[in-house]
Amino acid sequence: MSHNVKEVDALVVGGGFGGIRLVNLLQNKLGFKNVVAVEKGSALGGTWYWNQYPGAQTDTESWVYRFSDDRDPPKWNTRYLQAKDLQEQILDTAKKTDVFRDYIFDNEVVSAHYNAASNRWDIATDKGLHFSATYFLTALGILTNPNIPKIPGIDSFKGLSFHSARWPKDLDVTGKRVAVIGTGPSGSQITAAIHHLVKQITVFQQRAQYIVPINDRPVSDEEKKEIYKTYDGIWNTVFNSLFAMGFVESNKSALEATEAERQEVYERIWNKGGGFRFFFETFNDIATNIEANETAAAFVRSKIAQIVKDPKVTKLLQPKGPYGGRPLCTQGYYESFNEPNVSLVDISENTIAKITPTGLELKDGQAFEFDIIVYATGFDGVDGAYHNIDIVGRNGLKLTEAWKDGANALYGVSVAEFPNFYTVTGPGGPFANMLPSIELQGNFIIQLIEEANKRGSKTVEADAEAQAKWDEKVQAISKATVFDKVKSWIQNDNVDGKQKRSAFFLAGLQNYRATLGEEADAKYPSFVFAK
Ligand code: NA7
Repeated sequence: MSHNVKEVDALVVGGGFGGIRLVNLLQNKLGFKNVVAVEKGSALGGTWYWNQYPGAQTDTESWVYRFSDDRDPPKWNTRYLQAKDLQEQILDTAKKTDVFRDYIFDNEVVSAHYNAASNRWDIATDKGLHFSATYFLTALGILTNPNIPKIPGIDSFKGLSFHSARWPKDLDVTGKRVAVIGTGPSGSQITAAIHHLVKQITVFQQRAQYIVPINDRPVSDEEKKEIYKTYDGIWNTVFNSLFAMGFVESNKSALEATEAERQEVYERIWNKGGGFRFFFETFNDIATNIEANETAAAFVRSKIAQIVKDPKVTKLLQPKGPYGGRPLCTQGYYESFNEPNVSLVDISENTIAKITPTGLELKDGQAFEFDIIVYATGFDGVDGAYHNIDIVGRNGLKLTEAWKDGANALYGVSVAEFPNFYTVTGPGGPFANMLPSIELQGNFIIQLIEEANKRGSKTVEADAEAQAKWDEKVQAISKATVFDKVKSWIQNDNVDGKQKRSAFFLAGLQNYRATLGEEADAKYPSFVFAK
């Protein structure tokens, strides 16, 4: 072996919550002495390192957007955390668990090849670092690769243009003419956060979305004390609920309630704020029954009509199809359109024909001039990030080839023909609060490694048949939900050329956790342990 190859027990890719959790478990639970972690960015943070646009924040409440075993007194003072606070939280957690020192920054892992002769992974970074690792683990994030539409003339723009996840540090938008393309969480948060600073903001909307208020607010010391008094109970709710957000999900059908009851419930949760609360704390069938779904959709449409003054704009902002995909929440988004410097352009049919040196032009020839164009156009989600690395398993099989008919990992963590390769938040994992999902997946991976050690097995990987069955289950569950009927990155149909299929197990964290438990109790029948 050449002298510049470093031998390690495990190599972890990613400096977000998933990466730091894996390093912590490998080191502190398994006792690995020699773990290395590689991160493309210059600091920890993952999603929260890259997404630093104005208004970037989580919509999971602060007390459950952390690991359940992190019981230190909270440093947060608000109901939700901003991107910068989250970056600090990740650094803090990494330091506390002593994983910070294992990180190598500004290096992108570009290839990872399984070497059958040595049972090891040969891994290289773009800066020429080489490793040989027994375990190769990825925590690449689910929203990593920006999706920028291929609009003609896109490189001709003379102003400043960038994807929302690449917002220039310290950019001053004061007095600028800004175009925001995209009305998902990123586009709506940016619009609401900067409209009072800019000269003019024009929002280009391809499809109207259902957006409820987030209602961020300070959390008093008394309230924090109360939360921490019942903290075990809150975490119990997290791990025994579908979406793991720390609130009790409704067990009542929207269709069983009277119209008056429905209005009362929707109004109350609308005021409380939070997309997941509006979707799952109100009634139990908004995500699964199209009629129930319409009652929630109609309520949001009526709110838009109450908030937005111009009837023409109201009509454009009111979504037409089912209410689904990731439930959105942004404070003051609809209110923005009452401001004289905010305008909405419907591009559902009259699409953007080209980007020009000074702005953009629509299909009908209408031209606009801007200083800044923000592409808040989303991501090639979940498996998208795996295309950045040349991952090659047994017999020269490339991961992209193994996934050519659709990306899937058994329980979102393991792929047949890729021994000792583990993914956190890989395709086929649970759709729920990311932190508890990462915890469950991390623990399960550790259990698999422990089991392999106990059996004297050199490698572990998903059984191909079990993986295919899991994929079938993931897709079948998705088909029974409203999510299947709404275009989004969750269904992989937001990016041209991607095959529509669910990227997630949509039956909830509680059921996902039960599945992992059954698998462990049965001594891992869905995995191949090789000597
Ligand atoms: P999203 O939610 O995928 O939203 C992307 C937005 O960009 C959405 O409104 C898209 O319209 C729009 N879009 C995409 N392509 C185009 C083109 N070619 N032209 C015009 N508009 C386009 O991404 P976000 O970054 O906002 O949020 C991602 C996740 O981050 C979110 O789910 C949370 O988990 C946090 P469409 O609706 O597809 O018609």
